[in-house]
Order: sequence, then C-alpha cells, then structure tokens
Amino acid sequence: MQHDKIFDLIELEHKRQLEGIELIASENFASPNVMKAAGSILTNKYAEGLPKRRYYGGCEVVDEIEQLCIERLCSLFGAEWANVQSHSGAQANAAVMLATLNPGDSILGFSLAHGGHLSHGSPVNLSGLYYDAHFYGVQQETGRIDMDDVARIAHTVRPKLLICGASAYSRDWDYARFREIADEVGALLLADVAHTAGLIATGQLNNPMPHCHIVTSTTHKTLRGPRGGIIMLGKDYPNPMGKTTKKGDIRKMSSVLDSGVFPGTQGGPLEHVIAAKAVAFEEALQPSFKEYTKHVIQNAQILSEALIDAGYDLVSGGTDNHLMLIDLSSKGITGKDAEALLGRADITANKNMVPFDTKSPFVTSGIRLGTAAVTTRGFAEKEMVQIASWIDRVLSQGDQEVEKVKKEVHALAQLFPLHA
Ligand code: DSN
Repeated sequence: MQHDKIFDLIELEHKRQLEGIELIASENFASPNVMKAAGSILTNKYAEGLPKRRYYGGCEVVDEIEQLCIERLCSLFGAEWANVQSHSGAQANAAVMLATLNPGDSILGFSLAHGGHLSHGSPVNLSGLYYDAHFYGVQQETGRIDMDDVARIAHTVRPKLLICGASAYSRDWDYARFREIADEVGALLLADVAHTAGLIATGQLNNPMPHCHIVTSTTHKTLRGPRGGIIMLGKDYPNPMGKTTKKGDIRKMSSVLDSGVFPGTQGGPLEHVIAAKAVAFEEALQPSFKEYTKHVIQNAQILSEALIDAGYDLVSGGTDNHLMLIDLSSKGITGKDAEALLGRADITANKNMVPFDTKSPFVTSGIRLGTAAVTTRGFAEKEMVQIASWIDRVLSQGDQEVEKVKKEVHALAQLFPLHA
C-alpha cells in the first residue's frame, strides 16, 4: 500500500506537541484510552436517533456505549438529563437556541470583545444572525462582570435566553444571581461551561447545575476528553418557550433539546467520539482527576503571580480558574507579535482581545494563557515560574532570546514525556 503523507504530518504534529509548551487555554492532552476510543472502529457506524430509538439497524452495541456515556456524564455533574451527541460546543449552543427560541427572539450574552464566545450572539455566527443579540461586558476599572449592570441590561432587553460563560474570563460566575435576573425577566438561563467544565465537575468552581436551566460544554478543555460538545439539564425544566410551567417538565424540555441536536442541527452522531467522551467522564470521576484540577488552578495562580511580579498587567488582576489574560498595552507589543515570538520559542499561546481593546481581533493587545495542558504534563510550581521568566525574556528582549529560550523549552519538555 502506498504510504500516505498524512501519517508523516501526524508524526510532525506529535513532535511539536512533545517538544513545545502548550499554553492555549482551550487545549489539553487526552489520555491514551480516550484517543484509543476516538480512533476506534465505532467510526464505521451510523446511529441517527437516540439509544433504543434509532433510524438504523445494528445499533445494539452503540446504544450501550451512548447510554453509559450519558449515565457517566449525569453522575459527574449531578445532571438530571444529558445529550452527548453534539459535535462541538458551538453546535451544542446552536441546538439549544434552535430548540428554545424563535428566529428574531432576543438573547443576552457576554460580549466576545470582553472574553465571551462567538456562539453567544456574535454577528458573524448563527447565534447573532438569526437572533436579536445583546451583550453585557466587564467594568473597565475591575475587569470583572458587574451583576447590577447585567440586571440593568436584562431588564431593558428582556431576553428570552440569558447566557453566562466565556472563552477568556478568568473569574468565577455568580450563577445564583444570573438565575435571579433570568427569573425577573422571564428568560431561560444557559450556562456554557466549555472552559471550566472539569474544574466545576470536581467542585473547584461554582456549580451552575442547581441554578441554570440548561448547561452546555465542550469536552476537550479542562474536562480532558475528546473534541466534542454536550448538553445537560439542571435543577428545573421550564417549557421551551420560556413560559412558566411546573417543575418536572423534564421530558418535554429534554425532547426539544434532543430534537435541537438531531434532526435540528446534526445528522448521525459520532459514536467513536461518544465512546471517547464516556472514557473521559469515567476518568474525571476518579479522585486523581480532582487532584489534577486543583493543580490546574494552583498552577494558573502561580503563573499569574509570577507574570505580575515581572511587570505584566493581567485583566482583573489575576485568576480564579485555569486561564489568564495578559494586557500587553503598556509593553509596546501587540498580541499578534507576542504570539508569533513565543511560537518561535515553541511556547504556544493565542493572541486575544482584551476588554476595551483598541486593536482589531487580528492584531489585539492581549495574550491568553491557560494551565490545563501543562498540568496534565506534570508541570508544577517550579515550571510555572520558569515559564513566566521565559515569556518575559522573549517578549521583552525579542529575537536575541528566542533561540536560547527554545533550547531551554525543549530541554524541560524532555523531562516531562507525554503519557509516560
Ligand atoms: N476556540 C475556543 C477557545 O479557544 O476558547 C472556544 O471555542
């Protein structure tokens, strides 16, 4: 059989992951078992529908796999119901909106320019094109969301769907207050915990499940699973159009959400990925995963303090979770250039808008860093302090330090083999 160049490229990417330092806040390293399931023969199977209610024959085995995945996810988060078929977090959000809103209904989410997510109403995303999207942001002085401001905007906009959750916000969320506001204006409350899911599941951060009507997430960030999305129902289940109904309406709500996924936004589920999600959820139920998530937050705090000591401005002055946003405005370097310089030293991070940024999303004034991946690798306090020092050397001295830092990065990475 002819050799396929794709496998050479996969090996090159493997080398890149082994040799460098991964600080992209939305990335992690899935376990060999998660990757084994994701790369399995389950990719051959069509299974449109839900366990025991499929449109194809031969689904007896994948039914068991998907059912186990749902059960593990519900026990991980204390959820009453879950759908594990969404191919991604953005698609999970699209499915929720399709299921619960009419085109043109108003939604209120966290501004993308302040750290929110594309799928929460950005004008270039389906959520902003089909719905009437409004936004809350952070306060300029504190870099934090002001809940009185959220309430004020919600009372003006009267959204059908209020969304909490972010891609670049380093502080925890007050889900209880969000719920009060949602109840005041008659909105459904959606928490998208894509970034913080693993930290929430192990009790390191506030839990949205008792407060939010619907919770979506990805499975590949702090949850350390395969790339994918999930939808869960929390404490109560109002009917899909936001009218008040008695508690216990879970069957109705779950069935509209199921339909939002299939046939609303997707066809056949990826049963190989669902199997990999099930493996990851079982891993996340183990005590060692709780220890891991504690270390993720400790490492983020050590890294953020070391950066502040080195003279860097962090939005909101620090972090409660796994990520931080460096505002480089006072350093005379853009996010774009910082990302490129760090990349040449094999330190991978991403440029990111900071709140009230004067630069475009392609340039930006910020860099976002996260500790989920390096913590999986085994990095601890000493390595975090070292990373802060490398970032400072590269960003403040530029070209002359890049090659030297790169050698040091490779030397450290060799000491922490992936999946040793
Ligand atoms: N692109 C992801 C992130 O980096 O946060 C969110 O979808």
